[in-house]
Amino acid sequence: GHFVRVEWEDGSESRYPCVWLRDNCQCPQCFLRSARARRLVFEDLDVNIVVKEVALAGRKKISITWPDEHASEYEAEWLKKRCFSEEARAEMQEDLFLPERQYWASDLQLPKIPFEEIMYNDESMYKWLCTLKKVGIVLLTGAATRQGELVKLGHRIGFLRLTFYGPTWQVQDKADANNVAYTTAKLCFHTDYPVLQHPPGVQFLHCIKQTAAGGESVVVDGFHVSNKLKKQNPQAYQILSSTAVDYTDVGVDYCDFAVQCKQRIIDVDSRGQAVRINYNNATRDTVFDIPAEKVRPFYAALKEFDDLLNSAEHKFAYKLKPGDIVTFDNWRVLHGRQSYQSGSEVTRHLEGAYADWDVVMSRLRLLRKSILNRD
Ligand code: OGA
Ligand code: NM2
Ligand code: ZN
Ligand code: ZN
Repeated sequence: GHFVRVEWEDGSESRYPCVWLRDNCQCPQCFLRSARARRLVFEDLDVNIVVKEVALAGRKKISITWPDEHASEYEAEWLKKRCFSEEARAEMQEDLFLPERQYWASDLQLPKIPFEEIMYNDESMYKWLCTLKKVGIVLLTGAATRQGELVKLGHRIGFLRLTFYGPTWQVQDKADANNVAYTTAKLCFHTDYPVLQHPPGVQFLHCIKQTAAGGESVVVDGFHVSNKLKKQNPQAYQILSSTAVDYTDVGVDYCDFAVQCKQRIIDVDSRGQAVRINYNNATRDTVFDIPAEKVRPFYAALKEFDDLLNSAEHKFAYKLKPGDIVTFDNWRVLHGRQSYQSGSEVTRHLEGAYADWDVVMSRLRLLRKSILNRD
């Protein structure tokens, strides 16, 4: 009584809860077409509603009359996509979120696309973003060796993510550095900005100047390594995916800041799958809000994870050339760099920027739609 059953031409059937059908009436009273949003207010929804009448309105539509005589129509194709079966839901979710991952280790074949191509060609841009989502890292080559290229890239996507380090930021050796990245020191594997509640999803590093000796880059697939840790030491995985670690960042840059946050180093979804790595040893706070007895086991677990990140089996090394822009999933890929000589002049200069996955995925969906509709 609480369902409408639809039989399809291929013999399969779908069941739609009456309350969901009423809630999703597409008539102008219930749905604002221009905003593609529900107008119906929840107060007006009877959660126990049942249909008064169901009829076929032609071969590709059904019409429903409700007890109060309100009339709704639903297109077959619209209904089919929203079928509640496990398979149909999985298909829709894949379409919306592209969850497919290609794990990699030291054997990574670093995907490369000319910067110019993605700036002028929608198919190339689409390919770039698909690969960024699936593999987690793409190198764009041949950009100009001056500041401002990332701002252009940001406009191509939509907009960049502003942080306390500015709309874009200059990675170079600085006097009285407000961040360890702004020195010539080695940076061990980290994700950027775990001190923010919602760390930037995507990171861009544009090489403007590269030093002769040192300064090489390393990356590692944090999701792949998390899976390895889970198999190798479930206890360590449990600790890292449940312990809230304090992060801190205090200073002045774009404006003054005193940021604090608690993050689990391996963030997992409801099925225990790693969805975000939050790990920067430099900004991990001296304050650690856990009982004393749990401290050493935590360090032991982190040591095990860190050892796996750094194992030759997992890490991939390369050196950025002037004009290269490395783009990567900052929720998944941990990155680092070798140290280099400091001197009186600047021998190495990267410009960096962030984007949110919401913005990047939005662009990806729009590109897919326009590309698929074209042919
Ligand atoms: C950073 C960073 C890498 C590099 O600025 O956060 O990781 O190669 N830089 O300098
Ligand atoms: N920078 C590169 O978490 C961090 O502090 C990452 C951020 C300074 C913008 C470094
Ligand atoms: Zn309606
Ligand atoms: Zn970094």
